[in-house]
Amino acid sequence: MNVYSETISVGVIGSGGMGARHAGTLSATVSGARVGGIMDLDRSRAEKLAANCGSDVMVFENEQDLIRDDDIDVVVITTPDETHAGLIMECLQHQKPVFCEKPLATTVEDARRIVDAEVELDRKVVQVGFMRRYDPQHLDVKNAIDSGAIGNPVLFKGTHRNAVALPGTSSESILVNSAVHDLDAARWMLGQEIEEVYVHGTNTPAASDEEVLDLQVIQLKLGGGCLANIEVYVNAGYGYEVDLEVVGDEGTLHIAPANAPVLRKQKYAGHPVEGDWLERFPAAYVLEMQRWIENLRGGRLTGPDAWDGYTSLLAVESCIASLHSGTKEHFKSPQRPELYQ
Ligand code: ISE
Repeated sequence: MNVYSETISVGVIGSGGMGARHAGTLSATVSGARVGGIMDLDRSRAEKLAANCGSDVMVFENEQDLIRDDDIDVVVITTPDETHAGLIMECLQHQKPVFCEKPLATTVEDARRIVDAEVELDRKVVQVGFMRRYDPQHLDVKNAIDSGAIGNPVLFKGTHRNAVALPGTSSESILVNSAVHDLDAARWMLGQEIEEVYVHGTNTPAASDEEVLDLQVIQLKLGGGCLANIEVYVNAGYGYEVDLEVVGDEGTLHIAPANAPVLRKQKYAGHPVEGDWLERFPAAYVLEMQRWIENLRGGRLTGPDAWDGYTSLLAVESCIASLHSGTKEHFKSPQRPELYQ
């Protein structure tokens, strides 16, 4: 059922890196959508972005005005993590489809409230920005696993490195803000739910705060018997990298190398490394927006949903508990409501 007769008008909340990227993609690349409005606490930045996205883009004073406006059909949220849950709930109250950057919320309780509100609505309206699910390199691995190329997967080996920790980073926020991607990727790639986590962390010399465990190693056991080993290092210094190998009982799959030629020169062979996620995942961000708009038009959302956001946060919460206790943490995935089957 096509519920949108005209171009879908998207309201973007937050005009920083991710907000600017999504607004730019929606206005310049994605067909069937336009940026209808922008809101940011930094009004002049919002105005600049609005001017770049078209001549009739409204600039809103606050988030609520944007969400409630009748000329805004759907909402994109790219504000700081702690604001996500409240803004999503506001969208749910106004029955406005919403794409929110990860994490869905910063606590399991808030994430569950979102799931419950969506179940009450009896319609999926929330999508979460787990963009690796749209990255061509990750998709190649996922499709190969699903076609049986490596037999049964038995081990997920992930590497996730930021060049420099975000301002205000804590040991816990590394799990909420960064590792949540890897936890979602493991669930998605393997098609299994996480049942046990064990996390070690250390403070590296690169950390600006000696309290922060800026290098963490996460071990997982998943329901179908797979294991996972994930390194998250947020002060890697040299650049940004996400790497993945999946080991199966008949072979292994490693994501293809970077899309840059290998340069050999003066006793050196190598390729450049990206500086951050915006440089690393350009294709994924475009596909993610394009599919979202197509799905909205088709009346059925197929991307990572509130249940994926909630379940990955349950794993994050257990990871935080393990980091604090120094022991393994078990947890049982709750019953998946019919809406998310
Ligand atoms: C950042 O917020 C992102 O979402 C990136 O995708 C992730 O790789 C990075 O670690 C986060 O800090």
